[in-house]
Amino acid sequence: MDVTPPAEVVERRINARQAYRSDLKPVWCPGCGDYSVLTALFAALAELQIPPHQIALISGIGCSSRLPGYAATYGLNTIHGRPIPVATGLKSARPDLTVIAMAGDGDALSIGGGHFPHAARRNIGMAYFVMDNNVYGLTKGQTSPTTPTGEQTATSLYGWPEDPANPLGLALAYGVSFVAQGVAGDVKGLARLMVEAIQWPGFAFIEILSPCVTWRGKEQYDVIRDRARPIPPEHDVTDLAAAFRYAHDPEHLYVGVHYRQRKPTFQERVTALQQKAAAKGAGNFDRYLAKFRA
Ligand SMILES: Cc1ncc(C[n+]2csc(CCOP(=O)(O)OP(=O)(O)O)c2C)c(N)n1
Ligand code: SF4
Repeated sequence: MDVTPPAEVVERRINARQAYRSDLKPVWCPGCGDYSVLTALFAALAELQIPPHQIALISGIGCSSRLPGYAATYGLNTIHGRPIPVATGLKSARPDLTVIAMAGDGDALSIGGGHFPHAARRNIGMAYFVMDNNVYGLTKGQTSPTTPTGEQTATSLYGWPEDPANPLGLALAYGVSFVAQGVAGDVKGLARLMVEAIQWPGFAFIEILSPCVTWRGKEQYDVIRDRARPIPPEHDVTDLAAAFRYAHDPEHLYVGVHYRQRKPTFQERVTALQQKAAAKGAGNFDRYLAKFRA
């Protein structure tokens, strides 16, 4: 079935950011950082002029994971912790689509944490945006893997005794080929990073600091603003050791691209293997299977 809308419809839609907006009105709390993430995403898609019907936004469960519902693209609000496997399956079956996976910090690093290294080593051609508010927003403010030590939350009334996970450091350790940090308070800057991540041939991760005003208070914006710094322009984005240092800086949150290193994507490797198989006379899958069965 051809689901491509007529050319004039596509053109009209991509002429404006509005093209990407669905009829659903966001139900995020007033002031939630996720509004800015949505605005930045629409700006990035409009900049790239990707027709809405060629985009799939795949999320898990959480406040942040509501985002695909607010976009007039294809999308799936999947299961808590599972955007990566669903997006991986979709991208493998439809490499022509622009696939963007997204999650909250709880979704991405608690229940879904086991999927992150595998998407990295496969270098699946998709962007992965994690909206990090250091808390489980949807379920009323429990601690998450990125909750800072000592923080008072709904489940740590006397302060949180654990060290937080470092999403950028994890991404670098897992071998993610594009690693960046953005902030919800800087929509233009975030949109620029998204443009780069969406175009990146491979798995592109952005940790987006997106405050939860309800469970962390408006002060979370101030904390981020005080600690955020642009990553120095002289930073060599292919220098992994330097990227680790910026990711683990005890004082500052460095905004921008931390690491970028081209490596073959999953799809490129599969194509190369298919060519190798074809050269060996196994161009047809049935014949290939028959060889094993014989
Ligand atoms: C399998 C499963 N376990 C737990 C839940 C309950 N649950 C829903 S959202 C959520 C956490 C949301 O936090 P996060 O992923 O950080 O996203 P946020 O709401 O902060 O954007 C949890 C624990 C669930 N829906 N499914
Ligand atoms: S609870 Fe927090 S994360 Fe959820 S919509 Fe409200 S401000 Fe945003």
